[in-house]
Amino acid sequence: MTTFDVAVIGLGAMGSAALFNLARQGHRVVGIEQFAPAHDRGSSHGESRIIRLSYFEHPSYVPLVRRALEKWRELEDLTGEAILTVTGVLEAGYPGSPIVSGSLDASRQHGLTHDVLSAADITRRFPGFKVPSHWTGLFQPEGGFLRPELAIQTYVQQAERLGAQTCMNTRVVAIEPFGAGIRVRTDTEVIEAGSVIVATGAWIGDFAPALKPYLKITRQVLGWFSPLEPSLFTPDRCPVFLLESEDDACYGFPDFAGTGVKTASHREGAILPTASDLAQDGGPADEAQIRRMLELAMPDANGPLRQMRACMYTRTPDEDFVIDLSPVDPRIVLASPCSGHGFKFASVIGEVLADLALGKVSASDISRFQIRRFGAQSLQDANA
Ligand code: PYC
Repeated sequence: MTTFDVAVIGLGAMGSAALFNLARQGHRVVGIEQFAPAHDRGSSHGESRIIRLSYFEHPSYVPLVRRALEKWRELEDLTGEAILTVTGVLEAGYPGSPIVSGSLDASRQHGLTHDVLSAADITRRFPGFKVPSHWTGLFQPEGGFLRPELAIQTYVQQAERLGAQTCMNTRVVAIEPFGAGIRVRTDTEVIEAGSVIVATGAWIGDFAPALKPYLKITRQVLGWFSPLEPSLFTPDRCPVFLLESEDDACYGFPDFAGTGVKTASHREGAILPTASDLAQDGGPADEAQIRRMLELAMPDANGPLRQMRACMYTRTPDEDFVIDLSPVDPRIVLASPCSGHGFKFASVIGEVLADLALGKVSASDISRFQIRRFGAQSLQDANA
């Protein structure tokens, strides 16, 4: 039996960042991952993730994303890895689009640098975008994209370098509180720790069954397209984008890796019965959905399809995250459902989770992510 200060279950975005933060503070920490880091069966694969400051979902996310940006830069400085690329973020949509109006609210409330653009302004500034003439937009220069696989690998490698132990390809079968700590049973051994962080993404319901009724796991398909005019879609001319028409909301990235312009719908995809049901099965209907937005707003990007991949969102009813102590045992920290917009926060959530697992109060405001917002039932029997 091995004993640790903290065990981290799930070494995806949030878990790998927590492992690193704990190891960096000198704690005895173990990370357990059912696959291998940066795998393609969850929610953090596919080359790129957005980071944006003027947060349309709610202005209260802005301080958290500011801290996240600082922490990504800190990781880059420490390791020399290029994880963050600033391209700015263009958001555009029909009049009254929640993305554009929410982003504008957040920008104004937090004094963020931003430009409000007409459809014609958008094309003048970013000629790859030819959005419908009645659309408006907003450009925020501070955002861009992160490289998720590199970030996760970097966190795990750095944590190991600092003394963290890791168990890869290891499945956790039970988490059992006992007097002095928490026992984690895996398919090969029993580990004891003072506290446990459960950051298992779409698998969170296996460890917190009371949360399951509130969560929806959806299949989201990503597509990469060879632009018809490649020079318009390089990172210096094409920012990260979010586009909202009356019937879809899509996001995407410039062709920064020679793999094409990547784009996907942010709207709810097909519901998966369990996280293990995700298949890499993008088909013609997925392609057609993604192409509709390219046709409408980025016709010069609408070239041959290079590839499609599928990933998962774990959605809460209000699309806010869950980051909280388990109602059953406060030595268990639950952190996961991020409703498709969590990756950018991994750097700060890693810091938050380390604090919570050590019994501290986080300096970041995480009150929005409490479990009790779902109601009394969610507080019952939250652990397997
Ligand atoms: O993480 O910001 C995000 C995002 C927006 C759409 C999909 N992901």
